[in-house]
Amino acid sequence: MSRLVVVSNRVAVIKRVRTGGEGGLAVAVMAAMRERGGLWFGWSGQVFEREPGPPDVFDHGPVTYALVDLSQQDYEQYYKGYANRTLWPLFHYRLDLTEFARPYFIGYQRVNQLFASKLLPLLEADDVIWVHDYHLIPMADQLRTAGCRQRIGFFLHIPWPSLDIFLALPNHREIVRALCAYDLVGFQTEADLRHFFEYIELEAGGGVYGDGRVEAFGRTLRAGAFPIGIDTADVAEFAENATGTAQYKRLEESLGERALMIGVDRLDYSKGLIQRMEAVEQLLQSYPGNRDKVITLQIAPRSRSDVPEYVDMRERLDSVVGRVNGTYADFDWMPIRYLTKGFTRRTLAGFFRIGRVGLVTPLRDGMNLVAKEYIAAQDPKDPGVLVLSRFAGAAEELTEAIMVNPYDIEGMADAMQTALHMPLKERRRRWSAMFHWLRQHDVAAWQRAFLDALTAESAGRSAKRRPVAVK
Ligand code: ADQ
Repeated sequence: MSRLVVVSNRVAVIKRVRTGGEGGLAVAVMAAMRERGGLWFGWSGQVFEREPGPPDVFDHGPVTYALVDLSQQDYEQYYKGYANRTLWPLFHYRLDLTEFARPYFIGYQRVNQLFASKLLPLLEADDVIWVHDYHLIPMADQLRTAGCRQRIGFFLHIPWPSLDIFLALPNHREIVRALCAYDLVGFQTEADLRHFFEYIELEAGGGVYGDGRVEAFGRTLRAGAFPIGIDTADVAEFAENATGTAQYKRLEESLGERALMIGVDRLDYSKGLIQRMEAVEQLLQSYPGNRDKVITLQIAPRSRSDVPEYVDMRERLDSVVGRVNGTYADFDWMPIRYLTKGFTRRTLAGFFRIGRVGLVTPLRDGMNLVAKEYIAAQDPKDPGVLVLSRFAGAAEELTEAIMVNPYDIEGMADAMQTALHMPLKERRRRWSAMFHWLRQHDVAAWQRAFLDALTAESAGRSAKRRPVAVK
C-alpha cells in the first residue's frame, strides 16, 4: 500500500488533549490517520519574525509529522488574511464580512509555494498526497510546477458557494485553475459539487462528464461528493461509558427534572449562535410552559480570537445571552448556560446523551460533525431529537432531523417546542434511521471512498453525477 501524505494547515498531534478550538478537520483527519498512519505535513502553529527553517520532523504513534513555522507576515496575509477574512466568509456566503486585499492573495500564494518547497524533499515516489481545505487550494499547482508527479487529491471541508457568490472573489479564475491541478477534488455535498460544476461549465468554458470527469484549463481531473463521517462506534461507546463519570452525573443532577437542549460549536459567525439564542428567547416567550422546565447549554470554545469579525460576534452573543438570562432567569433557574471552555470527547459524548434536544443551526456549514456526534451519542432506548439547519451539509444525510431555516427565529422556536415534546416512538424511528446511516458512513468509510477514487485506475470508480434537490 502506498504511503499516505496528508497536508493541512493545522495539524493535530494524536493524543494531545483537545480543547475544541481545533475544529472538525483535525478531528476527522486524526481519526483517519490513526487507522492508516503516514506523513502529516502542515503548519506548526508557531509564528516567528524570521523566515521559517526546515520542517520539524518527528514520529508519534503511526504518524510521522513534518511541521513548518510561519513568519509574522505570512501569518497576517495567508492565515488571518486570505484564509480567514477572504475565503472563509465568502465560502460561507458572508459577502458582508469578506475582505479583499491583494497582499492577502500574494501571501496566500507565497505560503502555498513555501509549503510545496518544504514538502517536496520529503516525498517518496509512490506516495499518495491528500491536501485538505481552503488554505491550501494552490498546493498541487505549486507541487506540479516543482516537478511532483505523485497522485494528489484535495478535499474541501467547507461549502463551495453558488456561482453568484463565488464570482465576487477577485481571483476566482486563478483559484479554480489551481484546483484543476489536482487529480481528484472532493466536496462535502452534492450541492457543493453542483456549484463547482456550474463554474466549470458556465464560467470556465470547461466540460463536466457523467462520471465526475472535469476538463478545464487544459487539465483533466475528477470531482465528487464525499460527505465526511465521524468515528460513530467510538462516539456511541464513549457516550454509553460516560454515564458512570463524575461530570455526567454532575450535569444530570444539576438539571433535576428539567430538559436539556445542547449546542456545541466553535465560536464562529457561521454557526448561527446569535439566531439560536434568539430562538431560545422566542421559545420562552411563545411557549411559557418551558420556563423553569428547559435549560439550554451552549458550549462554544473561542477560535480565531484575533480576527476582528470574531470579536464583534462574541460581543453580540454575550449581549443576547445576557438579555435572555436577565429577562427570564429566576433565583434557582437560568435558561442559558453559556461556556467557552473545551471538553474531552468522552465528556462531550456524555453531555450529548443527556441532551433531550441537539441544536445544530449554522447559517452555513460544510458538514457539521456535531450533528453526527449528537446522534451517535444517544441512548437507543430513549433518544433525543436533532434540530438541524437546512444549510448544514449534514442536512443532505440526516433527513430525519427536524429541519430548520436558521434565519427564521420563530420557526426555530416552533421546532424546539416540537422536539422537546416529541413522543418516544417517533424519536426512536427518526434516531434509528440516522444512526444506521452514520454506522455505514463513518470516517473510515469516508477515507476509503476518497482514497479509492484517488488511486483508482479506471474511470468508472469515481462519484457519478446525480440530480439533487436545490437548497
Ligand atoms: P468546524 O467548523 O470546526 O469544522 P464541526 O464539523 O462541527 O465544525 O467540528 C467541530 C469539532 O470540534 C467536533 O468534532 C466537535 O465535537 C469538536 N468540538 C467543538 N466544541 C468542542 C469543545 N468545547 N470541546 C471539545 N471538542 C469540541 C470544519 C467545517 C465543518 C466540517 C468539518 C469537518 O466547518 O463544516 O464538518 O470541518 O470536515
